[in-house]
Amino acid sequence: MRSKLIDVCSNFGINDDCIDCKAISNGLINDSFWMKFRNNIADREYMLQRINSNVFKSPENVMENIIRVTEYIKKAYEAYGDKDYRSSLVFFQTNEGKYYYVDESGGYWRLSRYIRNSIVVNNTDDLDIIREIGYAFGNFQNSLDGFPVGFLHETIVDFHNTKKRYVALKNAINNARISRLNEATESISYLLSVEDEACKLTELADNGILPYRVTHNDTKCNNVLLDEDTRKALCVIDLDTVMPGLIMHDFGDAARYICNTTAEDSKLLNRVSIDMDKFTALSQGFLSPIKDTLTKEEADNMANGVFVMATELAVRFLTDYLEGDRYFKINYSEHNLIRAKCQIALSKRIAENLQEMNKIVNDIIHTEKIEKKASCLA
Ligand code: GN1
Ligand code: MG
Repeated sequence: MRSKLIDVCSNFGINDDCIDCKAISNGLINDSFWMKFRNNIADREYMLQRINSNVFKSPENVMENIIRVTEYIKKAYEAYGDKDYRSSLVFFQTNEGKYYYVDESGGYWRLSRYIRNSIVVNNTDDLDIIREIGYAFGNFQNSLDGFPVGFLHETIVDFHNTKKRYVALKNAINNARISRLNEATESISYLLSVEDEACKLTELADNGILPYRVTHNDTKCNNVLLDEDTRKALCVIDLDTVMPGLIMHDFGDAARYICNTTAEDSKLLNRVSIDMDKFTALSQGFLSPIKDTLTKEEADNMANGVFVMATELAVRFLTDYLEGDRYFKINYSEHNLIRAKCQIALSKRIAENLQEMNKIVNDIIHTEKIEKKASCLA
């Protein structure tokens, strides 16, 4: 594998000595590798990724989006006076001037600068870090303000269209192997019982009540790089799904992951719940940079986004289980079923706590607005 990775890098014009490399097992979709090269002047580190072309049907379009978005963000950050070269991703071109390389077996690869002195967290109890991660995603949204939505390809069509996710689940139920169907009976009946609530955001967007923005669409906390020393957010990564979406998707996905008291695939279902202190910290960070741009309908539906995203992901995991695990990487044969059950438990806990979550969100948005008014009057 090592020589294959080195060969791919040479197609991006990197011909120095490779002194180290390792696989980074951080996502459920792409394959990522950290690579370190040395020449007689310096050591350089890179992030090499193989784009999953089963999931992303047009890796060319993915890269076109990413280049447009990263260039736009870089300018926005520079305009704020941010000069840290680590705040935005930098991708390399191949010897042919493309941002992706296609190997002899049709695999798509990309290479970016490795952001030094950075870490990701997969879970944390540190509320300052959680607030910081929320801020990174809120600020990402803010820095894309004004980016023409129509300039982006839809890299996965109907990615967060919950209604279509339910259609796919029902198809999978109709075509599933009986043994898998039997394992999924209870999960299916819960998911079907909450279909209307889960599809509410899609319904409101279809009716033009919620606006489409340029959103990240995959806001797990390990998609934020933090400075290893200060623990401040440096950079939002994993931009494959940046495309038109709803702000509640980004908020909801971030919260359903980082505020879950267990791992995303925990088997200890009675331990699954939403940690309200974490939810408050995340909300403070996420909402502060965007509060002034939110419509009333967006603000009113923000907490509901957490319910929708946990439920939608349960639908997606269960669909994949019923279809024979074609989409998400798995570590064992029941993995997608276990993941679905965990997200279902979370969906239930969120539904029970929705009133309190709404209050937390509204207090943040409202208090910030009052503070702003007060400072204008002063
Ligand atoms: C996938 O690539 P990764 O692991 O960051 C998935 C997300 C899911 C997530 C669940 C393109 O994200 O939508 O929420 O797994 N990404 C894609 O862990 O489907
Ligand atoms: Mg991803």
